[in-house]
Amino acid sequence: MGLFGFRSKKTSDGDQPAAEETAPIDPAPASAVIEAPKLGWLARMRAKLNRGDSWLTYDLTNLLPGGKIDETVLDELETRLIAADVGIETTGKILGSLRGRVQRKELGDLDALLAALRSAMLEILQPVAQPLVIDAANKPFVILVVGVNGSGKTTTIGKLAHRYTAEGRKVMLAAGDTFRAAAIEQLQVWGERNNVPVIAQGAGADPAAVTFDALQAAQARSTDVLIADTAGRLHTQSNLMAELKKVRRVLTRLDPTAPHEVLLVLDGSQGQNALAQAQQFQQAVGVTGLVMTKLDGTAKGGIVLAIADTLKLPIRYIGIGETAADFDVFDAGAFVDAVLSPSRAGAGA
Ligand SMILES: Nc1nc2c(ncn2[C@@H]2O[C@H](COP(=O)(O)OP(=O)(O)O)[C@@H](O)[C@H]2O)c(=O)[nH]1
Ligand SMILES: [Mg+2]
Repeated sequence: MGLFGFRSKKTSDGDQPAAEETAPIDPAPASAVIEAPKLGWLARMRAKLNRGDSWLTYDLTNLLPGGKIDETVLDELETRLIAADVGIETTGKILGSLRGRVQRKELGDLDALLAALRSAMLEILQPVAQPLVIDAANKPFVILVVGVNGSGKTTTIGKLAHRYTAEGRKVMLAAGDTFRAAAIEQLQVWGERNNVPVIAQGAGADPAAVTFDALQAAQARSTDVLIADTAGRLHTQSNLMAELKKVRRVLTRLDPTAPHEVLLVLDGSQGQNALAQAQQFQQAVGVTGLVMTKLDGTAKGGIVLAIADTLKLPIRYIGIGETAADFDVFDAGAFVDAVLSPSRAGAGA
């Protein structure tokens, strides 16, 4: 089933932002595939974003017995984009540019249609494909990681710790999700695995105090990057937002420029819910970058386009699995290629 697989069932659960507590204590094994070369990543992304056939090159070809691109094909495309959670507005934007070209008879065959679709998608994604730059002038560079429970925050922090350590940076983690003991242990496992210190207190501790202590420790130990975990669910949503604001606030007492990045982690398989969540976090704590996780195994990955188009926030990284290797900087061209033509991506198609 492709990323925009047409036959997928909607599993959206209304506008309830908090997922159930599912995080295990033990993160997935970071086994042999940790140092994946770039080509390995592209191949893996292609395979994971499209489980099986590409939704477009496979099915759409069958729709084109005479090879003619007409309104029927565009209508079908529109239905698929909406089913993949690209959203009505963003789908309309993409289709609008294609319709004009079909009417002017510029799109003679499937390849021309795919090329046009590719550039329409790139127009939306390219502007938000802004990698996170760790500015060495801010030492420690503080990354506050937020998002609802189960979105992949702690896993993302583990992946980032792995990545930044491999780049030769001195990393420290703050166990700011004190709501559940399991969350603290889970972060500690990632810390041990990457040989990175984790500043933690017991479950129920004040997350602002934990984060404050961590920044103090990071400053004292000349750490390059401090990554702070946070809770994704409290008793109420307003409690959570108030807590995050407080965490944010105490950081500025030690460093008026911190946090240098507020990274919102969004579960791509949540579809339009992810969009609603992003707007809430954005209002409460001012998000500066996004991570889209779980783009493997979802037929609703079109949410990446909706989010890019609606929020216009930088997408820093994407996650396509549970290990450190299933994670990389968001590259708009590679993403679109992987979605549109899994068998031809990277071959200049
Ligand atoms: N398939 C897949 N699973 C992921 C990804 N990122 C995280 N997970 C899993 O999602 C679950 C929740 O992740 P966790 O980091 O604990 O979420 P948190 O509650 O936001 O900290 C865990 O089982 C992770 O292994 C991803 O990109 N792909
Ligand atoms: Mg967590």
